[in-house]
Amino acid sequence: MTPTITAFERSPDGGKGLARDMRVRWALEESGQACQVRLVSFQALKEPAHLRLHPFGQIPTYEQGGLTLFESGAIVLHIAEGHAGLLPGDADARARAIMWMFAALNSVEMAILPWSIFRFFDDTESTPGREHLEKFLDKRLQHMEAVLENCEWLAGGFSVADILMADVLRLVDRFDGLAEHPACHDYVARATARPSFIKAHADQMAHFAAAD
Ligand code: GTB
Repeated sequence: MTPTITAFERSPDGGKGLARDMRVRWALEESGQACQVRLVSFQALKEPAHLRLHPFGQIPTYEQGGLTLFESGAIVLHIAEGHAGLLPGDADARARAIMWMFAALNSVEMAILPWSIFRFFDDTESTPGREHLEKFLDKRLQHMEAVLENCEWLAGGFSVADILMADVLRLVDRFDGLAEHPACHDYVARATARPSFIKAHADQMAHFAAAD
């Protein structure tokens, strides 16, 4: 049964191509699965029909048969578990790939999110707290740089962990924040050169072009 995912109906110019349905679309493309996309307005996100699918009133969600999921990490893990190729078969290698999924979300994205809010909404260099957030993110990126200097992908071959980590780092790259972290930058470039990413990105952008 074809899954249905939700995505933003509209997006601010600077955020197009960055919302988290991208990683779900990318995982579906990598696993050769089609999906239906239901576009949701900002108002509808907070209405009861959508809150029944997503308690925080956000995108993306994923529905297939009787299953409804929210949280992009849980959704791409579910996709990867159901299709060969996105998680290693060997149990230890699989555990390492899942570890890197958590690292992408809980160690790297958590440092990026507050930083990105400043980038999107506040150009004032002197805003209290900003310098701390920049230093905090820089430390995370330094550690990721050391990892990515020594591997092509995080868990052996390309895996769902790379979908999450590259998608997370893409937001930093969008603001040129990887200029001093060339291995991170090259990793994002390598991952996003995959035909599956290119197709997923074009599909998301096509919705916005139609809405503009
Ligand atoms: N932890 C959740 C997950 O990973 O699925 C977080 C989901 C989430 O942050 N969803 C955002 C959302 O629905 C969209 S992706 N926001 C609406 C709301 O909370 O009311 C993050 C995002 C937001 C906005 C832009 N943008 O404007 O460009 C880009 C990306």
